[in-house]
Amino acid sequence: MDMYLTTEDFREMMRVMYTDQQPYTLGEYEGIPLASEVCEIMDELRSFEVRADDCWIVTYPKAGTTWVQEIMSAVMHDGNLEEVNKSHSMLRVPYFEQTFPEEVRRLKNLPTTHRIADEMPSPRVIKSHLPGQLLPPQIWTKKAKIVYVIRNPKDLMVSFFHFEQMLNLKGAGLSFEEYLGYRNSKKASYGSWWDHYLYFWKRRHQPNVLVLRFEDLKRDLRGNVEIISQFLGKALSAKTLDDITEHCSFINMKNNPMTNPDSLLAADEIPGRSFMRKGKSGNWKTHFTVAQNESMDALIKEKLHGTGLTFDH
Ligand code: PPS
Repeated sequence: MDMYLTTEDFREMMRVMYTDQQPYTLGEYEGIPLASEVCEIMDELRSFEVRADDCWIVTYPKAGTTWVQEIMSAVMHDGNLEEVNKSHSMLRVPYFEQTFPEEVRRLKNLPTTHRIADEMPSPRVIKSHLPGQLLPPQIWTKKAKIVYVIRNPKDLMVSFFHFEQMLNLKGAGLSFEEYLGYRNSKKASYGSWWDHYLYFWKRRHQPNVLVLRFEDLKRDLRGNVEIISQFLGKALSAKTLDDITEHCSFINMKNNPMTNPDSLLAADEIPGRSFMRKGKSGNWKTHFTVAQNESMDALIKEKLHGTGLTFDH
């Protein structure tokens, strides 16, 4: 696939952004805190030309996006993993609202990511973290397929905390306690996780929406690969489903430079850190104090009460 963005471009932009301490600032669009550069293009993003055969992976960050986008991409390639492995997952699956500060893009004369998506052949798999109400309205009128992933918010906190430290984002430099305060508020980037989750949870029975849970993928990856392929309208053989399952195991995705985001994020230059950190359910138990756990349980109860959305462990 002919892409404007190469691995080297991506790495270089990440280095400029993070290593050279480009300021990361949050703006606000319709009450949702988003990176300032994203706010600037939100009107354009809202009028993005959606195609009926687009497949969207939508999540609150750190809920299992990279994992499920890789499954979706492999499924949409009919399980042709040789083809899949020819380009990096983050280039195959454009991150809809991702943009880089203009001075960084000017380095390479690059368009914003949604303009790259415009040029991609169908069927496209597109990633977004935007809350449902900010996605292009054409998604709903054209009934493009949306896979949405929910993860226990306690594990989400831990995963996001480490990620923001690693890439020197907004939450870097905060203690875990401070981070919980920030990420559990409406001031957090992408807004509150509960509003984000509930938008899709309430629409989970719509035919073009599939809501999955990180914990279920951990319990039964093969079963979820099959659910995803059926939802995307692909009748794949048992062998192909097995191969995709194998391709998407944590260890294989971590070891594969075409699926591990470290190579693009230049995170492999940061000693001891990796995007593919633990890949577990329940890792929060080694991070939360008893008091933090109690207050998180109270928040979950308050925000999700009466919605039918609960978390086991
Ligand atoms: S992002 O930045 O929003 O795209 O992050 P996202 O991909 O949603 O979440 C990253 C976490 O998902 C874990 N991950 C996996 N777990 C299990 N199996 C596979 N194959 C897999 N791929 C990614 C990744 O390790 C992050 O979780 P933590 O808990 O930090 O390890």
